[in-house]
Amino acid sequence: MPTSAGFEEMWRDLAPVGRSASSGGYFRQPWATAESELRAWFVEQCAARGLTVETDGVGNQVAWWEPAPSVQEGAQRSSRDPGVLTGSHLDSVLDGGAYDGPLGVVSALAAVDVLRARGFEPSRPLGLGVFVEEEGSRFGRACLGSRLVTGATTWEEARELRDRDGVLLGDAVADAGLDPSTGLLSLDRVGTFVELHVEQGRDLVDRDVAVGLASEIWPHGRWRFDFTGQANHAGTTRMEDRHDPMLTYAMTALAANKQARLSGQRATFGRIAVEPNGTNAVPSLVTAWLDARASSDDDLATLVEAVRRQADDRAGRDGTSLVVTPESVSGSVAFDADLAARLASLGDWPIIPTQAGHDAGILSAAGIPTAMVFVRNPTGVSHSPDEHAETADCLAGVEALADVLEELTR
Ligand code: HGY
Ligand code: MN
Ligand code: MN
Repeated sequence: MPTSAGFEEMWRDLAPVGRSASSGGYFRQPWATAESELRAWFVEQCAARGLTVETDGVGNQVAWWEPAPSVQEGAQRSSRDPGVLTGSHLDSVLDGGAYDGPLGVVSALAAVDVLRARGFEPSRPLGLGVFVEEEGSRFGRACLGSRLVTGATTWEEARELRDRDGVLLGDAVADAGLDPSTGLLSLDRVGTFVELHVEQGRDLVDRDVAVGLASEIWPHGRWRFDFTGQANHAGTTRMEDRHDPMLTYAMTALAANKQARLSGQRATFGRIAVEPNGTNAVPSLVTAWLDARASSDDDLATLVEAVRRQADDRAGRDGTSLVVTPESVSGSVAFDADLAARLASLGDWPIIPTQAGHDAGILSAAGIPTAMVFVRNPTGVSHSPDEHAETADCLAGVEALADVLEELTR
């Protein structure tokens, strides 16, 4: 099947799954209906290509295109030679875009079609993979599926995580019909990992190019700020008598924004929970999550400490108290520079940094030589229903991924 027809057909398959009728954004939270539907779709697509999917105990998936023995021998390879894995994730943030994640999975399937249409046979195993809960949108730990597979997070720790409704991860996984005791994906066969992803920024569009490779991922993380105050009447309590955690939070959000802007880093409070969340009462508790990202590990530590210190100072003035808890922290990732240069030379593609986290960062941090292929995002907008990539650029990404996979498995 020609690339465009195959790609566009797969893209049409996914379009309605987990899509909000009101915003047009996607709610594909892990171990829930929409994402389970997408994982079943991936099994069908692989089967249609003669590939059998292994699904591990938490829902991570991989299907291997095994080399023909004659091709393996011809290339003086053995069945023990490491393979190449490509793929991404199918889950989304809340009200997310269509491309963040699924583009890498659909492009992996379409790249297999392209390689077969070229008459190419890999001499190494070529794997297609899907990692679960990359966004950490339900249980708060980013790249949870790939962290479990690399051991960066243990199941004993992960299964105690709770979602916003208090559901334990262990129960959510069981309710999705999965059994963690059956084990996790093994990366023993993975010599190289390649993830194609829509760019979440404007570097490629500003360079007027459709494809790029990644040089690094900025260190980043999520910190939970619990501001505790004193519940009281909104009318009868004089302003000077209040211990209002909403005020401490508000001043902290302003301080974080200023701190990041002045230092060229990133700080976002995008999620907040207020108790008791009443209209005519000073709240007792405000919980807010800081997403902070910086160009180095030291800068990230400095940024978070500066925000925490200012929050503490403000709490002292408001008569409130503050507890800060790190929930999901990812150190800086420098992708294998030689691999990036070798692959970039295939298409004279630029090599650019990203401030977005990816499963590729987790596998790279685990010591697996890893590369990312970026596809132009015309507006740079992501984690939004407005996230978009032109079909022509997506097809250019598929061809680029096919070139990369051919180079790595010839
Ligand atoms: O949040 C991130 O950086 C990524 O998109 N999961
Ligand atoms: Mn994302
Ligand atoms: Mn992503």
